[in-house]
Amino acid sequence: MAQFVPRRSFGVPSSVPKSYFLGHHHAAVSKLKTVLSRISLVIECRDFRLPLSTHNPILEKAVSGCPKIIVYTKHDLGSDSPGARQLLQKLHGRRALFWDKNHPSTTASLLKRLKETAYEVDSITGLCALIVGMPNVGKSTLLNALRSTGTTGRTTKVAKTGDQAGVTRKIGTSVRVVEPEERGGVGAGVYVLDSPGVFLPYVEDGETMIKISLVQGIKKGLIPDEILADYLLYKMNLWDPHLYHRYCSPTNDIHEFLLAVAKRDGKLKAGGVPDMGESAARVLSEWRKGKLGKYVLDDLSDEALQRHELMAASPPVSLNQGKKAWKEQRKENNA
Ligand SMILES: Nc1nc2c(ncn2[C@@H]2O[C@H](COP(=O)(O)OP(=O)(O)OP(=O)(O)O)[C@@H](O)[C@H]2O)c(=O)[nH]1
Ligand SMILES: [Mg+2]
Repeated sequence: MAQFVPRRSFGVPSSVPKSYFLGHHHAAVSKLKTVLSRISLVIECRDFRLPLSTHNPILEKAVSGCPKIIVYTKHDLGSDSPGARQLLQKLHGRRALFWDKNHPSTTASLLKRLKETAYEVDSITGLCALIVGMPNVGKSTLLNALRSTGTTGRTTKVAKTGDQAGVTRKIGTSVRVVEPEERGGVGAGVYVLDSPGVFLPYVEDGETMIKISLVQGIKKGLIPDEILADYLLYKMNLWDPHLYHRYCSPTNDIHEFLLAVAKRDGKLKAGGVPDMGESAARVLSEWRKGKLGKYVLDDLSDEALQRHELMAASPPVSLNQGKKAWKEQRKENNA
């Protein structure tokens, strides 16, 4: 049998949008600047599966001047890429932490860091930290975990969470995550503020938009599920085609793959016709649960890191240009 050869590149359809900069993203950036005077530490969350694509330089600029740590969230969903964590740790040193909502020890490590910072700040009003990041990276989930681990008897959620972009719309009120200490230095305790996810004003390449859509960082349906599933097939073939062996043997053909998914799940319609949209949605749901490999999607080669650094140093467009680009994109889509 001929050896399977995966696609070496992915042809991004021209219909893929390059912007998703909503009014409330713009408003959140302005609002963040007004709360900074009370903040001693910024906790910037990035999705571990997209360490570069969920880094938002605009957001970073809005909170510049404030000490910052980077929390790579959803570590559990990228754990098959072992080199990635080491590389990021080397890149950021002590500034980076890796978090997984299912591993309480990762929440405890972050709480320890917050307490250390509180001792350093040594303020009688305690420490106030601000959580920022792109939409759906897990900011509110992190706040809830910090609160339920760090304080006693508070197990209910204070922040609403959900597996879609745009769940949090406003900067919340501060939430206590570490109780005050009479002696020992965390003063009045540690408090954390949650904030709405802020998207990049403009994304230069459609592939980044596809990746962000795969991790649900933009509205569902903006990029059709079949395109996302095709991209995922392309990536799985590069990681390990065996990942989907329960459906079919290695293929580069998305229709063949989705047909196999429909057949295996007993979802063929009358006449043996598959519902491609339903199969694609099923594939995405499986991958998002980590059942089709837990790999980092971003390329972390030296070249990609350098390219990303250049982009971050001078983002392609300003906030206002981003808002305009999104409006134009919407007009085009509605035409
Ligand atoms: N597997 C896994 N899922 C996580 C983790 N952290 C958060 N999630 C899930 O990610 C989704 C988004 O979480 P949220 O906390 O609402 O994300 P957010 O950043 O506050 O989103 P916005 O408010 O929309 O910007 C939810 O379905 C969470 O259950 C994690 O460490 N591992
Ligand atoms: Mg939220």
